Amino acid sequence: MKSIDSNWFYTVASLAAVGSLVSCQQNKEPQRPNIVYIMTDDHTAQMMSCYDTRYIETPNLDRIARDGVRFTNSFVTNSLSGPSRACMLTGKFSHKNGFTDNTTCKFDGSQQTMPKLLQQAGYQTAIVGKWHLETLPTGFDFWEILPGQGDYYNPDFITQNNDTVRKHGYITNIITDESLDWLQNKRDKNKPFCLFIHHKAIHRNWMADTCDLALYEDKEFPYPETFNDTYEGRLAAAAQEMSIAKDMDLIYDLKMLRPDKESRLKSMYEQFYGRMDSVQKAAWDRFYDPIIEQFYKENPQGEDLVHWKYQRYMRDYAKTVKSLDDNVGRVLDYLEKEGLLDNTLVVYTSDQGFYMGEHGWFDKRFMYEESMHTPLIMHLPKGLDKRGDIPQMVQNIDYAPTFLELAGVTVPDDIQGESLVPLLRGESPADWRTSMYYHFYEFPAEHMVKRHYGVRTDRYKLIHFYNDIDVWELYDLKNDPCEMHNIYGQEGTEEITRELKKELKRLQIKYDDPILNEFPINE
Ligand code: SGN
Ligand code: CA
Repeated sequence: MKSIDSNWFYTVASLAAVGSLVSCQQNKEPQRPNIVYIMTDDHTAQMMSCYDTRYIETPNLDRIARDGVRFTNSFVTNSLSGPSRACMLTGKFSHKNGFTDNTTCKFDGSQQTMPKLLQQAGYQTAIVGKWHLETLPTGFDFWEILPGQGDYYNPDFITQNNDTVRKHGYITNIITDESLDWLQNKRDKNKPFCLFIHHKAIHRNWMADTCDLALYEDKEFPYPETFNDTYEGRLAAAAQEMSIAKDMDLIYDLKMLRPDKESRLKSMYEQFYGRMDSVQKAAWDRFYDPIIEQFYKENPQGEDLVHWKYQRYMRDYAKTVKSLDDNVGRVLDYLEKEGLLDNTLVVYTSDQGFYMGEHGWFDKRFMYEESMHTPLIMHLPKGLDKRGDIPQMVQNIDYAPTFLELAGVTVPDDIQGESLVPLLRGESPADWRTSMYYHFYEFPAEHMVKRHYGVRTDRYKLIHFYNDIDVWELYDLKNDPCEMHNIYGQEGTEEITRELKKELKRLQIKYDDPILNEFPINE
């Protein structure tokens, strides 16, 4: 598929497919589709009503899914922000793009990236919002990024001339305003565009817009069935520090600030709160003060405290999603009003999934389902006819080749992802991947999730935790979808273990992960 000849055919064929149905005025080249890629931070499918109706309503996201496609098996390759962004930009696994973890890496912006290739092919490229790759962006005609994680209120932005500018307001609105301003006033309207809208929300510590604070306060969120997991037979799961009961901070995460109370992360919360102006603070305090007063008066303990923490976590997260959903609606409305929607691919995804109390957790990192999954819904440009669910296994390394193919750019051989365009056309390629590779590196670090790599098929998952431990885990996702029973080494699993190790080794060789030399797999 990737030899020179077939690449040529592939490109011409895809241009023809996309171009044949788009407006092709005389003497003009076929209009190539625009791309709007919206990536939120830590937004998990459990908190999108197009995936899961248990918790909240997200009407604008549902609109994308309803009119377009919903991927039901969409995954990341390394469940963490910087690594996920680097995979998306390069179409390569972390060991190839060099950005393995948030704490020690700097993205090498001189390497080949999808935005650079789009730019070379005549696209206008832009990114607004969270970048999180330490070095400054390359390959963008316009960029305006948050320093590090950014702030919810009155955030700073690093602008293209390397100034830091503080903008007044709430982050999700501002990122959307800047994005729409680029679309309306700053781009070259004679060229197709690729715009990355990278939200900070709903990253920890889940601070909602003041106008949304009152939402979800009457809702009682039921515990997920694995909330009280005791991690039997799963050493790495037992060793993490991302438990709602033990690790979630009352002041920083749950906003119970009072001068006479201390907590480990209090000063960080004071910094965030301190950025608000007097009007924002007044609205914030009007909402949180009565909750704070009642909390310290009632002083819940034990199970009651855990229950209280869970409700507050879910409510804060849910109301922070509201602004995201509203702002996605603004983008869709703008594209529609400007007559751009018909020829624009709109992608909505997250940098990874997140735990909403499953296994008792918040955060991500693990190769377990909730954090390896990431939501992926798309509004398709004309010429791509698939609608509804796409069940094939896809990964975030697939976005780069997808966008390149849509733009009529030859996908370079060293890109490791697969173009999703055949799936978006409604095809079911017989040779689509039936297994996926995953590798997480950030240890020792916050939340203490151990290093691990593994393979997932539609039925099974095999994981090897390494570094300061040497532990294998095997799950049968059909009989144990919540991954509570590690069956590695159990009688009767010999054959499937052998097959999965063989597959894991094949993927490590295929993707050229040097970890194979450190831990050679003996089948
Ligand atoms: C921060 C958070 C962590 C989170 C990482 C990575 N701590 O360090 O809870 O896991 O970001 O998140 S905080 O105290 O600073 O909020 S990522 O999505 O950017 O990878
Ligand atoms: Ca994230």
